[in-house]
Amino acid sequence: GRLIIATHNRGKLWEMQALLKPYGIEAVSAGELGLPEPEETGATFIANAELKARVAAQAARLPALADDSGLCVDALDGAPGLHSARWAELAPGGARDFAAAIERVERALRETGAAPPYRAHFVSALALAWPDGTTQVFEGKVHGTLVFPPRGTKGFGYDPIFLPDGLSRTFGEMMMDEKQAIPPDGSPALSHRARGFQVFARACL
Ligand code: ITT
Repeated sequence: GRLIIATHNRGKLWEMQALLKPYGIEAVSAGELGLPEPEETGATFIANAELKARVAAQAARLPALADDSGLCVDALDGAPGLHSARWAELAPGGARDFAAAIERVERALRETGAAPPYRAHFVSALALAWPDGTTQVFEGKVHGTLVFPPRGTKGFGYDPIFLPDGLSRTFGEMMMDEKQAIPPDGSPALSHRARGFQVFARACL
């Protein structure tokens, strides 16, 4: 069947397409279809994911899958959290500037006087919406520590400062295949998005 991936973020889109690929689902993005980007007014990751999925499903009259995600830093009381995209101010070309967002996290940690290890987790809330307005939601998390200076140039967003527990490379130093891998034996995937996707796949695919 056909599915809309309700995102305008290219990094997320690539990851979600890779996750859907084994299921043979033809997925087109909200960005490619020129669907509107709704304002994220929800108070939770789940609420924002539902909002984005609903808007896309209704506009395209197809099922839509949305991800709302963010980086939550313990010493910053969970910031940037829901505001993770907004901490990246817009660079001159209009693109989000994640080098600036990463510097802002580092500065905020310095200002609080927190000492390393800086504990943090990524959250991904996934919502599947149907054109009739019904939705299903799923969530994935991954815990780790933040490292400065950033390491690696792969991935997107905050990947270069996030070191997942038990591994020695940041998400920014991993190929997408490794960050998004779904172990064939059913054990937990590595990334928050792949973990949320495992729950979604078990329920829906
Ligand atoms: P859409 O709403 O169009 O999907 P967005 O980038 O605005 O795109 P969010 O509001 O969910 O999406 O913001 C999530 C931000 O959190 C995202 O811009 C990244 O900076 C960060 N983030 C989420 N998942 C991440 C990941 O796997 N690696 C690095 N950063 C991530």
